[in-house]
Amino acid sequence: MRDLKILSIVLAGGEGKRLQPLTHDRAKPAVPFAGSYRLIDFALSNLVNSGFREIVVLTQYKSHSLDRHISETWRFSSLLGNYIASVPAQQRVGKRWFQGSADAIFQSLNLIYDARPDIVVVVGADHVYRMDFRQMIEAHVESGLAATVAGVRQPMAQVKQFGVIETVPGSPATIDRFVEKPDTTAGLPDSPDEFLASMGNYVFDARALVDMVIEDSRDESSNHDMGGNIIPAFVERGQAGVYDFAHNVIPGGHSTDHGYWRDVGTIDSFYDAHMDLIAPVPSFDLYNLRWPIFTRQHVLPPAKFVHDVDRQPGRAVDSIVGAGVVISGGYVEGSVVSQGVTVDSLAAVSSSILMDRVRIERGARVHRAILDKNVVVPPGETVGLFPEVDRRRGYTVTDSGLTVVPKNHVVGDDPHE
Ligand code: ADQ
Repeated sequence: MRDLKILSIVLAGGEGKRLQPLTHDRAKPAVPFAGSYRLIDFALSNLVNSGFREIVVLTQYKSHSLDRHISETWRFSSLLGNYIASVPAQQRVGKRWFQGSADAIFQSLNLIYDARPDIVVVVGADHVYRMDFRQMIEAHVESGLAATVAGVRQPMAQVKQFGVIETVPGSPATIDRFVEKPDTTAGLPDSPDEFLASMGNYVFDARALVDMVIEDSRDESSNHDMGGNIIPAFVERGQAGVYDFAHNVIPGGHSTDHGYWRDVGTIDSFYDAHMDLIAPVPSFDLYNLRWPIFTRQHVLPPAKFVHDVDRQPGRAVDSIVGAGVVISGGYVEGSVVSQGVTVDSLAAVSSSILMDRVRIERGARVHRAILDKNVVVPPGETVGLFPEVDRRRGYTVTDSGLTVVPKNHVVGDDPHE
């Protein structure tokens, strides 16, 4: 591994339809997470902490806020040939945008030709986890196979959302069959209620990836998708192996962190991943500075908790609270409170996610709700307490009863205005 030249490609063009309205005007990898991050910060931090310094981010859908985040946050000194480059859809072939994720790589082949890597690491941009990719590359090189897919156990109920990896009996490192988002699959021999899911992270011998992507581009029946087409093609040739994420070891952190990986593709899973962070012993430890998750910190004053004029205390418990927050005479519990939020007298917020600069005004109540940036809950208003009312107001309410209020909205106003 010592002398290998590694290029990392981050697939960041996904639309994130199931995260609407949070992806209404931003790409899924740019969706804010945990008070001060964007989803893409997890993949990029993992690559950087793995020691990789040549990284391209392929963007496409509503990429303005993503591009801005990358250019403002993720900058290396170019002195040693280091770079993180955000590359919009190239339109290299005719006038079309990227089709599937393999087409995104095909249209960006010039980046691989320029970098001349031995190994290409391809990762998704919308998962919460820590991973040392060096360990995966070592396993890849040792296997002698052309492609390696990272796999993680998932409950059978989620089989339709993932690529399913089946290994050759007796040879658990080689993939026997790979099916993208099937309706059903057989359970694992030692755990019938689980299957091995693809994490959407891959390691390739550079030459093999280039050849496969070119071949795929000529196949008119292909969807040009990494999970749907490229990986199954490697599997068909007996050239794909699996790397079990359970073997990946990260320094520091809580023991509960080990093997933590969340796909946050739906509102419910996005919410659950936030709730994982605020438990007293969280299952994902943001405070592990031996494998830091990097992001951009705005220049903001510290958070402040004060009594109001009537001596009501401002408090937050079992919560994470960002810089610039002011909680004055209000009460917050079990919530994620992002930068610049204000919570006024007699207001109560519970089990909720408040994004940047949300304002919870006097006496307002918020429960099991996700409030996107700049949302205002006016005095005495409620949101999230009565899902039926929220639905009638036009808000997204999930089957589990979570309400999502879109960016810049004032609760109580018509959301379609
Ligand atoms: P999905 O996430 O459903 O499944 P996809 O929609 O292709 O697959 O997204 C994968 C990544 O590629 C995301 O980060 C997305 O933003 C990005 N992406 C998608 N289309 C792109 C394009 N045209 N240009 C650039 N980037 C693009 C994938 C795998 C499954 C696996 C799950 C794990 O296909 O096999 O189980 O990830 O979550």
